[in-house]
Amino acid sequence: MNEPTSVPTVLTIAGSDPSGGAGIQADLKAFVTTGAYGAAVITALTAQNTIEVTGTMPVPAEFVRQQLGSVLSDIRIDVIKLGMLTSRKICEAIAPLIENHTVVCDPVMISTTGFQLIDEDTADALINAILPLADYITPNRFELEKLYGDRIDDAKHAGIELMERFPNLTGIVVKGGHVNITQSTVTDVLLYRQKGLIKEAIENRPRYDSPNTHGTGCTFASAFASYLAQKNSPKAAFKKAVDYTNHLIKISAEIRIGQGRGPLIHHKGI
Ligand code: PXL
Repeated sequence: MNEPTSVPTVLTIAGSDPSGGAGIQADLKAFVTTGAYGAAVITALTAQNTIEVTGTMPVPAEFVRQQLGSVLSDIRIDVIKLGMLTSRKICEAIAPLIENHTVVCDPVMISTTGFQLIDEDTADALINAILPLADYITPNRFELEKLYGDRIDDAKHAGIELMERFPNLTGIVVKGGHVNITQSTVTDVLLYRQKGLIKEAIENRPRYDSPNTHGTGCTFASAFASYLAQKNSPKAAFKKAVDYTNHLIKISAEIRIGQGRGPLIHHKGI
């Protein structure tokens, strides 16, 4: 028999969005449409739609660990993508199981609708138990500020400081969608380590004004994880993930799903 063909595999550890726009639902759609096999460990149920998040119900940490153990004991996972981690106990339960993997951590803290998705104690555990074993993080400007621990004027400076504080990090993507929303250009920045030096890659795109941006952060981080799993360099994976997400924002602008901030339409992403 021939050697079996292998496909790139990505596992998301994240919360469920039953409206299908964010969380594991977005992650799986992004994995599949960018060319990877997707697996999913669920950390929490949320009750939400395109208008608002009305509640979250964390999965007990021991059961998150059990889901993760089941997957990792069976399937070769190339990259693990972390989304919403809803308790200190969950952060501490998954840490020992993920530390030998390539980890892309989307430090999900506050939803785009302003709903605080995790509490202060969990944010502390994310910083102290998860960040030291992440390879990449994909904060938006607010999350970067929270991780940095202070108000920031210069995102690049804060990112470099974080890379120095966490020598385990290979890269930080600072997403620009939330910054300077009156400007006509969106700038995403990748800081990455190469031969001991911290380098910078910049992607500028015209700002596209769409009402449908629910789950954009989850989608971007998942696409980035998927492209890394497909053996792209950090810089190439970053560019492809920016292109992919931008394309989805454009094609989803005119499509109406729900009555609020609509989701991205991933199946037209290829
Ligand atoms: O986009 C952040 C996010 C991640 N995961 C889940 C969410 C949200 C935002 O609403 O609900 C499950």
